[in-house]
Amino acid sequence: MRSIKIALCIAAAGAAAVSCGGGKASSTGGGQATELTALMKARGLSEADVQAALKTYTPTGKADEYMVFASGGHSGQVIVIGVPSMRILKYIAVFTPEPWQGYGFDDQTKGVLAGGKRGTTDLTWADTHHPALSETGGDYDGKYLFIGDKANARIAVIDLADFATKQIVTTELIGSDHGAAFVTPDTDYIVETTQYATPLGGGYADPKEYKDKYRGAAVFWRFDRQKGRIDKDASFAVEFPPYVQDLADAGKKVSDGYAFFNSINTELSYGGNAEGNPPMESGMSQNDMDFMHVVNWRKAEELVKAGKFETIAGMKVIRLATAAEEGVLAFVPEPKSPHGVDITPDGADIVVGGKLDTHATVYSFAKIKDAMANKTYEGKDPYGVPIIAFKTAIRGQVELGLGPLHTQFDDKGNAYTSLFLETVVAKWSVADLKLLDKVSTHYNIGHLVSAEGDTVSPDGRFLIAMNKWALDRFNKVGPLLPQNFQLVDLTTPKMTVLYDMPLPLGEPHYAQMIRADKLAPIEIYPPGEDPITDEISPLAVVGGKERVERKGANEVDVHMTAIRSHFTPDIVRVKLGDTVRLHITNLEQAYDATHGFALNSYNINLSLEPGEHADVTFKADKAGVFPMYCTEFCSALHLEMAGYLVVEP
Ligand code: RUQ
Ligand code: CUA
Repeated sequence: MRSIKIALCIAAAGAAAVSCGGGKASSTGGGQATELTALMKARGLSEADVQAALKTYTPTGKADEYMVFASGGHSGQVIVIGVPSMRILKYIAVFTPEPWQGYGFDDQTKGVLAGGKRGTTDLTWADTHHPALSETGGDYDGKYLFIGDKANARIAVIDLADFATKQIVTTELIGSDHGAAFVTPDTDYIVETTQYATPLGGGYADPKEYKDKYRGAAVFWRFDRQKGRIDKDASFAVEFPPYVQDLADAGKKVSDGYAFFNSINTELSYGGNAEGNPPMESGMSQNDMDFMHVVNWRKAEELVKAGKFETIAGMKVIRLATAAEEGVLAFVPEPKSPHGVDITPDGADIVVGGKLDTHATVYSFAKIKDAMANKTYEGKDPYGVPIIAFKTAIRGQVELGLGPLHTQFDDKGNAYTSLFLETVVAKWSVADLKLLDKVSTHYNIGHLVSAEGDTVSPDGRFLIAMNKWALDRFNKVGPLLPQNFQLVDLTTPKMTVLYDMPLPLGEPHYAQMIRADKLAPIEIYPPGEDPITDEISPLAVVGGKERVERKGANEVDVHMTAIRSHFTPDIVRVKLGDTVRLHITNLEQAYDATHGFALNSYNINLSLEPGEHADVTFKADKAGVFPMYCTEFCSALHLEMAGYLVVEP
């Protein structure tokens, strides 16, 4: 109990309620300690539990020190979580319509979703994998967040001024991604790499033509910081063989200008287990070695400027032969079903896991760079890409345990690698390649994230193990279980698990953890702002100028305002068959004074945050009277914030 009392001393500093000298407890202090003991006993808590509680408990009114942006997996969203409390702070709608935020309901956000359209089908979900915070000089700058959709090869841009999705881009060049999103150290480019190869630009080729007709690619999406948007025209891609590229990471500091991609299919297996071929999972695991792809993207940029590209599906593509000849692309062997590729904070080493390995392999960037400069190659792959010998490129290997995947770093020269099969986090020293500690996770850890753990200056402190299985961790909720985020303390000599947080919304893969004081979100929009253009909308409505305008035979523009606690106009009269364009400005300038706008039967719900302007267009194809009302409890007279859409037959 002694250390608990000491902890209480710290927690109750100033209250002078507890004896802190190690001598006899004062009468009040003794009383509290007894109460605490009784409470621990009643709840079955150990001393370690209480210590964990003291490290994570965040009292009412107190904010968290770190914020985590976790992929929302299948939900197509991003989940914002406070650390150490592990409280969920927001779901950011990204690839999936989300009614509370009015996302995918107003014309503005419908336009954002349409940016990611492939062909004619509306995509209403995503398999979000890897979020990436924008960086300046290799460090998080707190301005933007990007995330990739594996299923549909899309990248989204989220502005952290208002935590809202501003842009979605896709290219028909590729058919899926996985190495996405990863940023170069100054966010010049957002990297998106193919997972499953398809013919470049889409189109048909029989899987039997896999070797010749199927390809991967790394897309370098140019980010225009001034505009806060991806510039599609200034983006380019580098063609890859169909090796099933996997994770990606951009070099930093000494390795700035390069990007690294692991891959898993030198066998060129393409399935066909009912056609006499091995199934993919064994077909792709035959060879001992696959290839890490090393791309000199600065050189690639120059080639594009020099016109050495072909345009495929609107994307400038450096073809494989050009990339190989010009020294843009080289391969380095990677052992045993590689997964994960993570650059050390100083940019000097590249760490690659192996799903069927017991080691993490640590490559030296300096050795790779030398080999590329001097053309010290051991041969070429069937596509003519030069190969650097494994022995030439590695600095060493570190024996960690079963199934190393992903690696994060701290401020003390340590690395933390997730071991999927062994279901632990392994801590090891980057300098000596020595295993230092392990902590069990429950169960089957995939990615992990430490505080600013993939930047040039990681903080250490906290780590979250992102576990795939939850089994006996929580109350039972049927056969589909949540994922389990386990908060791990990195400040103690041995790593300790502090907290289990269920995450019941898809399988998040990766996350980013940033110091909360690096973020400076706005509180309100300037009056009439369109959050997607970041400008005052030309259609913004000011108080007193509300009106209904009929244009031509069957088009109606409704210029409406919202303010506590009414819409003006609150009766909108249109005719059956009219195309109705609602232009609504929230006139509020008070923090958190959000109004919703719901319209019965027309599948419309908007969120109008203070100052925000939104437009929504629909066809009045049902005659009748349709209640419209505010869906945010904004005032005492919120229920009265309502009206009617009258559609005359
Ligand atoms: S990859 S753990 Cu995107 Cu490892 Cu999922
Ligand atoms: Cu506005 Cu409720």
